[in-house]
Amino acid sequence: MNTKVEASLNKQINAEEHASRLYFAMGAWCDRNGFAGSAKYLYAHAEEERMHMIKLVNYINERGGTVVIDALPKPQNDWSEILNVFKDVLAHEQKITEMINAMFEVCMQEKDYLTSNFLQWYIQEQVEEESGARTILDKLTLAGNTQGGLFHFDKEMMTMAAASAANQSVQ
Ligand code: OFO
Repeated sequence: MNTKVEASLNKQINAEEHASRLYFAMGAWCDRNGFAGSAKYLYAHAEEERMHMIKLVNYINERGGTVVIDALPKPQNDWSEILNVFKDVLAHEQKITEMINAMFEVCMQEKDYLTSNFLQWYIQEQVEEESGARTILDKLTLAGNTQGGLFHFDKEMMTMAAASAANQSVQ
């Protein structure tokens, strides 16, 4: 496997695993602050990021490359309010999008068209990930910073978490 492409995929393995742990930490914060629906949603999101990591691991192995599981940064564990949790989700997804674009760029420079084709799945996924995060932020803005509004917001997050779990079990 092309060594530059392999290095950029390994970097992404690390980023996906970090994203998984960050969303897990966010879920734990939501749980301890009374947002059970948001916690469930974020725990499911953490699992998804882990799947993104495993998909990359399998791909490198299939192509005869070498997977490197590297050290991870400590994720943030505290937020001042739920709005900031989901602002950080969007910011993180935007960062992941930039990284995926950079990986794609490396594939183009190295003329690794098989891997650029493989990355199409991640590119498409980012459209959904960013738009999902924006939808949640819109809902939070509509809910306002009132107990009633946040209660309804969290109930909706519970429904969204259940829907995405059902979706994953049929895939
Ligand atoms: Fe949420 O991003 Fe993975 O790829």
